[in-house]
Amino acid sequence: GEDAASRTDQTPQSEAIKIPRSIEEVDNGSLLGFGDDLAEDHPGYLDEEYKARRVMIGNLGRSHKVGQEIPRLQYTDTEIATWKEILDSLEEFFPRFACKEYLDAYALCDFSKEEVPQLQDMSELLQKQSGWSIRPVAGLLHPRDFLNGLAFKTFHSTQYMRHHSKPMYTPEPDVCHELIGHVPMLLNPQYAQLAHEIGLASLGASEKDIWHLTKVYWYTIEFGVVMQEGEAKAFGAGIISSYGEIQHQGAGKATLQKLDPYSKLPKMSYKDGYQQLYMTLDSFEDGVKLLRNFASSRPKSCA
Ligand code: NLE
Ligand code: FE2
Repeated sequence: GEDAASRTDQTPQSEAIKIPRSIEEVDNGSLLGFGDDLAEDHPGYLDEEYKARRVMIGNLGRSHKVGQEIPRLQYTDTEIATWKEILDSLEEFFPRFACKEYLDAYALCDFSKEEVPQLQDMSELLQKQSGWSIRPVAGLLHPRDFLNGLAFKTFHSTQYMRHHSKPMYTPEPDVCHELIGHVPMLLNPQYAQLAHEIGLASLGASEKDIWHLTKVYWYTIEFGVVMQEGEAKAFGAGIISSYGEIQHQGAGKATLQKLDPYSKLPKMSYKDGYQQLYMTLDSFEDGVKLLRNFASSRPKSCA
């Protein structure tokens, strides 16, 4: 399809909004939250060792430059145990609750349980299979930078592990969420295309449109479900990477609503635990078409 550079040329110029021409021009240091500054209610708040490690790993992300290898981390035994516990638990639920595309992509990743996969190796796998790259980041990026990254087929990923005391759910991204939730699906051309379309629409978008696009991203890439044989199956990374949330979604008690990117979307809830509302796609084909039409209508509408 269309590449990021050609879309940039069609986007109305604005003095206030910086439109990156390449991934180098996308800032990976503007954190919106999380990162290594833990809040009082974070399960690692009193764990000095954990906090020091988050700072160390965050600094690796902050000093990374595009084109460099992502530093390899030697994960601790505690971190590896958390990774294994999450994978073991999720594998029980994937066959029932994850969409077909995820099951195939997960098999392709062939994750080890003896060690936490390295972002560099996953980035190389993605580059080979779908042309995407991973760029390390210290925490949750500002939405404009995060979405702009998608336009250049770059996925910003955290590298730290969630706290071992709460493996089944964390409100923040961590390396398990990136590796289990996002990497396999980015090997799927249609999900990758969904993410790319949202990214393209974000180039030069107004502040207001960035927040709307963030919600579109949230209700698809993070918490989307797709109808398969009459059932809502998970593909959103936030469902897939949490063995608490995947059971909650699979139990079918949350509200389902068909995604309409043109309508005003409900407020996202980051911090109140499992989602009470999931947006559905009829199929991936349908979702890609819907978002492509929507995305290509955006630059004009925000002129
Ligand atoms: N709740 C997810 C998990 O526990 O893996 C992370 C969501 C990040 C947006
Ligand atoms: Fe995510």
